Amino acid sequence: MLFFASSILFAAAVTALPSRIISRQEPVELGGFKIAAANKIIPVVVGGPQDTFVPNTVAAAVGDIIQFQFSNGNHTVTQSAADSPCQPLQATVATAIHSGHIPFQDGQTTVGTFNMPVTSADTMFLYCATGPHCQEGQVMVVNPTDNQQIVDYAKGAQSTTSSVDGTAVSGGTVASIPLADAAFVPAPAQDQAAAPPAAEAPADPAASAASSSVATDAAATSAATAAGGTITTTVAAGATITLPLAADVSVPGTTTVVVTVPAPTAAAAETPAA
Ligand SMILES: *[C@@H]1O[C@H](CO)[C@@H](O)[C@H](O)[C@H]1NC(C)=O
Ligand SMILES: [Cu+2]
Repeated sequence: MLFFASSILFAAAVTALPSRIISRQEPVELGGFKIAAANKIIPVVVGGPQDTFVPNTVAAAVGDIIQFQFSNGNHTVTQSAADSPCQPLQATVATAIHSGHIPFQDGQTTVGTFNMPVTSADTMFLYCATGPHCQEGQVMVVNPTDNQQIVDYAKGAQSTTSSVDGTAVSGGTVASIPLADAAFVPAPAQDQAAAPPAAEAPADPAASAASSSVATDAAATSAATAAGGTITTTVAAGATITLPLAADVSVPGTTTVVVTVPAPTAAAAETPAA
């Protein structure tokens, strides 16, 4: 019972303090593994603006905990054999690592984690089992014996044509931490990322408007809506913005339209036009 209580305490500490070093004298059990001493927690960011592990090589001692922190996307941490990238080792070794799919979506204030106690100093090969991520190089090596291992493993992954998912969650504990404690900054929200930055106001707005195929608010709204997005933005009158063309609009040689923001109406204007 005392032992159980200490496990709970430790699990709580793992959740709250991703980058703090924790020392223990007593053995603790975490994720089904008994470890002699929890030396340190090593954060690894999974996904984000790109499908990667950061860092993608880690030197860890027995007793360390690798805390995978899941950023944007929907990724896994799945173990493979060195010579079978993108294939779950779980198929032959039931206790091999698999985190399951852990998503991060825009607006989340917590971050999903997979806390993996390191129970052996052996080299481990890990990949993400989502879609083509493994083929794209979302792989990592724990305790590589040299710098070439990650390169060879990534090259092996790139030569596969598809990945196989793991099955049961194994080899660690799924938990979460506050976003404020995470080792990453989330990618900008999808709609913000898609919106182009407002251009400098041209010296002569009329000239720019004249060069556009479509230069009205109505056309801009229709193009944005047809492209599947809601665009809410505040830009100065006279600024130009670039929008995707509506699906039913065909302009040879382009898929975007530059729109000049109209001047506010006299009633709405706070200051007279210069
Ligand atoms: C993440 O991926 C898994 C496996 O494809 C899927 O079952 C799950 O619905 C996905 N979650 C999100 C939020 O996309
Ligand atoms: Cu992935």
